[in-house]
Order: sequence, then C-alpha cells, then structure tokens
Amino acid sequence: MITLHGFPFSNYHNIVKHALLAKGLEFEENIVYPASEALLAVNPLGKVPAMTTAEGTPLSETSVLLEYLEEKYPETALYPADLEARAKTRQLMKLSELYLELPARRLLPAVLGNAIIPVETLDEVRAALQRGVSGLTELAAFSPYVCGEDCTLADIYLRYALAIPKLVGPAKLDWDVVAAVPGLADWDEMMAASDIAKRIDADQAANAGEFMAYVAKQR
Ligand SMILES: N[C@@H](CCC(=O)N[C@@H](CS)C(=O)NCC(=O)O)C(=O)O
Repeated sequence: MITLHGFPFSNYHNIVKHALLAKGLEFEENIVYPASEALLAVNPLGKVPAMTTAEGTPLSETSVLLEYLEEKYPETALYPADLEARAKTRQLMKLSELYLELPARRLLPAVLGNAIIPVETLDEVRAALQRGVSGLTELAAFSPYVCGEDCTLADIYLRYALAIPKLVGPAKLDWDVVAAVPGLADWDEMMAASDIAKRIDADQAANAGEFMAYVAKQR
C-alpha cells in the first residue's frame, strides 16, 4: 500500500493527500515531522511530504509525487487529456508554487514565531506575490475550476499553496490574497465545500496542537 509520510498541518502534505483521495487510492498516513529520524529514513532532505510507493520506492518533492501518481494510476486523471491543456495546468501549478507559496513562506517564521522580518524582505515578498497574483488573474479561468470545467491538479495545488499567503498576508502585509484576484473567493468557497477538502481541513485542525508543540520545541 502507498504510505504518505508527513503531517496534516502541512499544506504540501495536503496537496498529495488530496490527490490520493481524489484518485480514490488506498494509502496510509505516517505522521512524521521535518528532520525526524523516521522522515529522514524516507527523505534524506527531511522535508514533508514523502511517499513510499506500493512498490516500496521512497520518493519526495510534491510535484514528483503528483506526477508519479498520475503515471502509475491514470484511471482517475487529474490532468486534462489534451497536451496543450495539460501544459497549461502545469503552468498554473508552477505559478502557485513559485509565485504564491514560496514567497509567502519567507514570512512564516514571523507568523509562527518571533522572527523579525527586515523591511527589504517584506518589499521583496510583496513584489513577488504581486507578480503571482497578476499571473493568476491573467491565466486562471475559474469557470468554475482553474483550468475550466474539470477539477485538475491546478485546483488542488492552488488550494493548498494559498494557505501560506492567506496566513501571512493579513498578519504581515496588511493584504488579502483572496480579495486580490477576481473570482478567487468564489472558487475558494467551492473548493472548500468538497468532501475531500472538508476531511483534509478537519484533519489539519486536529493536528494543529501537535504541530504547534513541534514548532515550539524547535525554538
Ligand atoms: N519542495 C518541497 C517543499 C516541502 C516543504 O517545504 N515542506 C515543509 C512542510 S509544509 C517542510 O518540510 N519544512 C521543513 C523544512 O523545510 O525543513 C515539496 O515540494 O515537497
């Protein structure tokens, strides 16, 4: 059976978990935290998530896990069949990762802890996020899904990538990413209403205490 290693508070973990559930695949969740011995045994980088395939291969990096699942289990496809549409879907996934999730992540230490962020860093993050928001405004269809009529990996990736700008935006930039993109609020509400999203959000809430205890121990 597939094992997903990570913790339910992690947005990257939840991208892969959502994809596994959307594909109707059986898997077990091994709750481990960054840099733990248990995680290092399957991912030498100590990052969440990692996945052990049903064949026993340990893999890491969210996009790699998603590509693997699509190739190995093509029955419930989360990419469009058309090559051009598939590339567009990947473009939106990359945009979500590089221009929304990662810049916002630079401010996480200030939100989860007491780190002081220099003004220059705040300006860099704001500029990077503005680029992401402009790209998303231009490229996302929201009709009703990011790439059109069907829910794809672009929707799944964006939903959990947005968790970080949603958290740090109001706290550190006086800025609301959902309000910044036309159509994003309705899409966000629609995505949150699915049974899979509800399960993931409930698991995440249930893991919050343990995750915060882990963060406190790292200080
Ligand atoms: N590039 C990685 C990023 C994963 C990532 O940053 N995961 C966080 C948890 S949400 C983590 O493990 N952080 C601990 C660390 O960076 O050491 C991926 O796509 O899977």
